[in-house]
Amino acid sequence: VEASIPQQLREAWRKLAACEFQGKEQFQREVVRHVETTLARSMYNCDDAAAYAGTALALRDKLVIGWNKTQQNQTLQDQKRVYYLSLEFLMGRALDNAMLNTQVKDVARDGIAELGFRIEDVINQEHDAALGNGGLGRLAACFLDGLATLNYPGWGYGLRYRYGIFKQEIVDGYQVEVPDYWLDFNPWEFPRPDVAVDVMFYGYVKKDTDSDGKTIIVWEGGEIVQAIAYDVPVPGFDTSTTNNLRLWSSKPASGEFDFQKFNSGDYEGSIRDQQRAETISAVLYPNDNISAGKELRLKQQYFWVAASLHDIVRRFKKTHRPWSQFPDQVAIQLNDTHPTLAIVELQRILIDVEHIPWDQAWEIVTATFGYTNHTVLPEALEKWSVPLMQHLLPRHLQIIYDINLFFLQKVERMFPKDREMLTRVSIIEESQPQVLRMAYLAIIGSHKVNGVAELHSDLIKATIFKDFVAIYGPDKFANVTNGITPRRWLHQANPKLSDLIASKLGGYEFLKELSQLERLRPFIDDKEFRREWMEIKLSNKIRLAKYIRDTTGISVNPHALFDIQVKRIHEYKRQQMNIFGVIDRYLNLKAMTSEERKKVVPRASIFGGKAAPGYWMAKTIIRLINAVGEVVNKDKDIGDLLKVVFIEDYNVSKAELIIPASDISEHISTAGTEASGTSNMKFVLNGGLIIGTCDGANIEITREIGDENIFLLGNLAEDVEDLRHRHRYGQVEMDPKLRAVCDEIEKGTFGDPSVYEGLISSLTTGCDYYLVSDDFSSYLTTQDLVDEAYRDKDGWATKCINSVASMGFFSADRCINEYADMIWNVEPLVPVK
Ligand code: BZD
Repeated sequence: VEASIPQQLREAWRKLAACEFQGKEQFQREVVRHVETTLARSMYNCDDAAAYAGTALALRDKLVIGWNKTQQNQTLQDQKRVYYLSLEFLMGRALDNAMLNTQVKDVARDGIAELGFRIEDVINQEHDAALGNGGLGRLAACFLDGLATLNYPGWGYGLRYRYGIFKQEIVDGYQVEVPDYWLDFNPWEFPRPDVAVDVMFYGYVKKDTDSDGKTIIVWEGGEIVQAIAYDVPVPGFDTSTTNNLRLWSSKPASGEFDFQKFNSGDYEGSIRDQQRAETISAVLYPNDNISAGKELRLKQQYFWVAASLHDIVRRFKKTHRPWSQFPDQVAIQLNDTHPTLAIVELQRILIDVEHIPWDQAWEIVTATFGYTNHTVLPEALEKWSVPLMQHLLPRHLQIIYDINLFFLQKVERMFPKDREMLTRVSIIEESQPQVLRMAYLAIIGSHKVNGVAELHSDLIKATIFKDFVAIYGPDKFANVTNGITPRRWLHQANPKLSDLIASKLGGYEFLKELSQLERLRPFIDDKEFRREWMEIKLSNKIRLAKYIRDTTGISVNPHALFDIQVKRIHEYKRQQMNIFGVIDRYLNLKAMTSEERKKVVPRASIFGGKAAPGYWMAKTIIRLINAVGEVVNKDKDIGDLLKVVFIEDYNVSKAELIIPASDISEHISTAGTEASGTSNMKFVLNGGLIIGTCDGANIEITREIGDENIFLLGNLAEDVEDLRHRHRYGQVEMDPKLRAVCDEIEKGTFGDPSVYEGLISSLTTGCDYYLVSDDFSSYLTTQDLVDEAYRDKDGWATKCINSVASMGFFSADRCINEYADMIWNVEPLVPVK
């Protein structure tokens, strides 16, 4: 690589381009400089927000140097890279994470204190980057952290939504959605106006001849939108490696607006095209595990995929390698089916633009892609209408037809007499209108397909993808159990616990090698250690109780058992079972004498989570939780024995506050529905226990920590089909305790019962699809066991510490290494100094 600085001057340059602050004073100087000059403020009007801006910009300057070096190093080393394509990156806040990963937090804390600010207040000024719905988007963020920490050359590609997931307000107990305009001040992104890609939609396809007289296919005449890159640095922990997250923003391809229309007086018309173009990256679809099939969503998907592939191909072409080496240089991971069009787009580039023969091109494509499935829920499996695809991407539809044709020919050769097999596995579903089954396309176009926890990976092989296992053999299907980054989910969220662990293990190595937590075991019987451990839990509970009081006015006793369920509100996650259990507890308390009440373990039931705006049942569940809270929290008979709290606007930064404060958390999905779950891992890593069903990663958590340390309940996945069948034929009697809870709701104890009709009828006439009535009695019994166990404070502490010691497996680093070995075939790079 040619450098513009002459050899003899490079040393001087290098000295000045240091990644670290030379002590506290330099940090302070940089903060003050940014406040005074970048923001044009002074100490007389420097508030927390300005202090945040100054701190973020000072730190960013340092990050950028490491980032530049990493990118240059990756180019020089010229090794295979991995690209993680995800429509969602739920990054949360960046400042605290960047300080911790680059290990300047102590310097910053002291430095900022001397300037008159508390680091916590400064950190709290930051708006969450909430470009995701839930687990899938947060997993992508944890993976970026793991990739950078392990020094893999790995980029994320996503969309730069102007509006992330909506902010949730609770008004009269109901969810109200408020737009999340998060880009007001975002020091963590770098616009790259020079990295612009034209993306075409609509148009027509025609046959033509090239200069050699060969027939070629041309797609033209469509509408062009421009993709502009915005880059976000992703610092690894304790390494100079700083990877890149590239997010695309849409704008009109042809200048600002239509001058002709403007001059002729059509002012509105003149900006219409601009708005149409900008709409593409305007807003994140707020659905988790539901596919709505809207044209704008398909436009988002193609826009992002086309821009990303163009970028990846351009980078590859700079190396002047033959196309056959593309898969040796590039691995692309599809985060669910949302980016499946990337398969078609790469095939299109190879055959239509590069004029590579179909078979050779297809070999390159399939060797490049891997596909991760995150759900078996039928309503979440993406299906795009054929007429819509024909209209929006006519050439891509042709290519999909050809992919399907060659695939079906192969299947026919393998299973000559099985016509039904062809119908079952065809990418095209013969409905009215026809639809494209994107998961099938993703399988056919990838060399590896993986689920995200053992049970889930087994289930996809046995159910939705069964035929494909018969066609490709079992080796194409793999499992990579999800993981979480211990940097954010232990060190950042729970600094006291992280420090205590480090004091016993002799440093923070465990944050990079989480299996070292095993070494905590010898300390389990150390009284002082246990006391400190439980003290930290209490202080985290006090921190959360204070937040709850400040934001809701509800006072919860920090000594109560904190029982937490925070996640998207969804019927399959069964928040409904939890709140019904709370009502049952309330009824029991009401029926007790005051003597009996004295023996009760006080409990705080804490909920949080957003409902998709159009998901009426989920919204009703939120309404019920709030209504129960209103009644219970002011009931003088109950006092501290039961409190019910709904925390508004659950997001990543609130998770960091909530998770370390849990005694028990709930992961109670109907068996076989939650692909993995990742908050279960976060709660256990923070010294909380869990109550859960035999679902997703709960099963592997149990295996790792031992079944004496988890409260399992309910039916197994293998029983679900049968139970549903019995419900459909009216063969299930409702559990009497559940009946009593429903009666109480219908009596109007929690306000107008007509509001909750849907919730109750889902259990009765609705055939109870999520099997609440089948698991309810097991749930209540298990909750009694939780109370019982909590009475024994020492026993409880033992369970918690033992569990944490066994959590090494659930590090995102283990997970990334598995992807790297089994799917991507990429190696880490030696980081630059
Ligand atoms: O992915 C989630 C699963 O439900 C979890 O069990 C799993 O742990 C995580 C990570 O693997 N899936 C999602 O979060 N899915 C979505 O958010 C989503 C969003 C848009 C469209 C479809 C699904």
